[in-house]
Amino acid sequence: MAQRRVLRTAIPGPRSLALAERRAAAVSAAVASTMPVYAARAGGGVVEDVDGNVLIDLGSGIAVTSVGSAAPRVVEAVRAQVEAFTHTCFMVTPYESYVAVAEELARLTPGDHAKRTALFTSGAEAVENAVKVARAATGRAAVVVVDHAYHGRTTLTMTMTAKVAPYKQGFGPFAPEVYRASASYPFRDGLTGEEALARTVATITTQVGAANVAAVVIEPIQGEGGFIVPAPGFLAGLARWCRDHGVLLVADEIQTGFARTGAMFACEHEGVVPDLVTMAKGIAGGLPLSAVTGRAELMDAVGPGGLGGTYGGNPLACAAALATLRTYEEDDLVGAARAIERLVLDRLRAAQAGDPRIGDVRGRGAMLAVELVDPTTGAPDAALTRAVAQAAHRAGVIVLTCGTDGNVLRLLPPLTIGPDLLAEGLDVVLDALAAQPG
Ligand code: PLZ
Repeated sequence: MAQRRVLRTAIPGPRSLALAERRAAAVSAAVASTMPVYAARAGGGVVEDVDGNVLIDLGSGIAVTSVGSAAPRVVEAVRAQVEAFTHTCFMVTPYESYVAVAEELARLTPGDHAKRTALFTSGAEAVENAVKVARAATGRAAVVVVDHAYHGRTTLTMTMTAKVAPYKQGFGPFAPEVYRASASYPFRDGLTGEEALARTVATITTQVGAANVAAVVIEPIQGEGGFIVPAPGFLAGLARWCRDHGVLLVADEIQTGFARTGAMFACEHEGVVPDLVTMAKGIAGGLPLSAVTGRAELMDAVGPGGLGGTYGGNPLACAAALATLRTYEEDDLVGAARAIERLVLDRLRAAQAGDPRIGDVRGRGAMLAVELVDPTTGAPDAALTRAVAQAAHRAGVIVLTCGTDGNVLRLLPPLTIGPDLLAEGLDVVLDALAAQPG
């Protein structure tokens, strides 16, 4: 696909508007979309819509298409698999690609201990299953999560998710034995990693009791909650505390995993080796696949038949994953993520120097963000954030927001985006911010 931004119609164009009408009459209004344009094709760093507009993609379908959408090696692998067989169910007649994905995840995830893997379909399902494994292996019930956490939309995982609207509103009662402690959020709390850890551990100790805790589940860089990078030492200290108390550390790397942060997994930046890792999104180039990889003795502590699901480790998704994982390594996409970090952070920091509404610039690799605030009060400015994103959308750039307070603009380009396209996308976003009154 030609890698350049093209605007042929207003955004949304007439075909997208017609589809929006059909959608309103057929699709639940509860399912929302960031942009009102309908996709026709995507690849590299662009998405082409049904009106022929070509948009710069700074979202990767929420951190999924890190190797690009319809990446050639993925397309080829899926095509070969779809002709061989589409499904047998691994629980009925297994197949090699599932085993090969498990071998690759054992090799790629942090730590050189013996590991085992189980495959599922969505990220939420991986988190659910990590909790099942942790409870079965420890004989304990409590699960500790932190402020600003996002872990999914099922009953257990929405309980583990921090933000009430839209994720939990009206959906209670929630799952039992989920407890919340503070996170490390340097821009807001001003604490060192050690200070933040002391606060988190005090909550767990006094309100839950270490001996009751099966697992602490945490995103090494918080995603939906605001692209929050914990203060140095917080995660490593938490891992140490877990080890000392027989509590499992579950790293939710669903958004951070697979080269996204300039390392294969974000835990590597902190030298942390989790007991269990949950993965999805970037694992399979856009096909639905998720995984839990963990210490062999934990993963094998569940009784036979205790984990599974009809579609878990679907053969098309496994074929895609093997091609995707090969692409990360052969094309050095970890290096590509680091190059994106250098290019984008420099630009964002320069913009911050001239605009007091940019309260914070943060992130790692190709998972970068700006937090927008009212310059006089420092209060989160969700309205400004929404206005900037919408202006960028109208100008042909897909950009997402996040944050518990909705005031974070996040950049998640495919790692295959070219530097010129990335710079242009960034120009559009920063121009959109500069154009907002304030
Ligand atoms: N854990 C860390 O980021 C999914 C959610 C978008 P699923 N994040 C995008 C939305 O509004 O639904 C996510 C994540 C982390 C778990 C999940 C859940 O993954 O594949 O969406 O179930």
